[in-house]
Amino acid sequence: SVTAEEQKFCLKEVLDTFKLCLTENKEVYLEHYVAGWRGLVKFLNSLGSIFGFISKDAVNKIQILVTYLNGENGSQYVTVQSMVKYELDNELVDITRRGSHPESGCRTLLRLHRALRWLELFLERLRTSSEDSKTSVMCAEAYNESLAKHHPWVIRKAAGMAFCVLPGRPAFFEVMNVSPPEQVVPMLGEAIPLISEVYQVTEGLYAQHNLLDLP
Ligand code: 1PZ
Repeated sequence: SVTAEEQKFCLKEVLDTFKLCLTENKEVYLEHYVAGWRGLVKFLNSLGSIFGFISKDAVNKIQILVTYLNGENGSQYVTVQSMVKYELDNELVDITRRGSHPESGCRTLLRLHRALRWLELFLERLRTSSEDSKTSVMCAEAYNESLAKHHPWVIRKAAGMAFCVLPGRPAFFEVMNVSPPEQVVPMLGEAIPLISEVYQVTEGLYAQHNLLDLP
């Protein structure tokens, strides 16, 4: 069984995972990418069950990717670059509308990729925020600048309601489990450029192959 300790989020751990994401020639390791998301889901879960509908979707997408990674063609899924090449070469991606490959690695990762942009924007706001800034506002602003344009009204509405019950900045920093807590801001300063680089590399790859609007 999984103990409470193993479930506990720690920002350092996620930071370390994103550090491992890029190969020497700037490819993205899928294994570490999904591990990073696992860590983030842990964090989300420790914020309360109201975020369950969000973490459920993230977990579902992580699971799809892990299944490819551990499947018989796992060696094609080592990096996001090799995944894209493999799935495109073998016509395993629905390009214009959903069809026979509704759960391709490419379209699944694209959803997480878009969410990574939200994360980057949100963490940057958190990093530069003052003591009395509202996490709900920072979260909503980051969402509106990124993920919102990809979500239908009903999801935007649900997300907006979830943001309203986010804990305040001090409690939020506490859940990040960094000690001493004064380390949160410098640690964010270290994490954000890493996350940003992984995002940019993936964005460039998807743009190059015209995959940014996969259904
Ligand atoms: C700290 C507060 C957390 C706020 C998280 C902000 C993101 C809100 C996202 C709301 C997602 C709602 C549930 C499902 C949405 C899906 O429809 C979409 C599209 O997938 P498709 O339907 O095409 O298969 N899924 C996504 O956009 C992926 C969302 C992943 C969100 C992961 C958030 C992780 C938060 C980490 C917290 C540090």
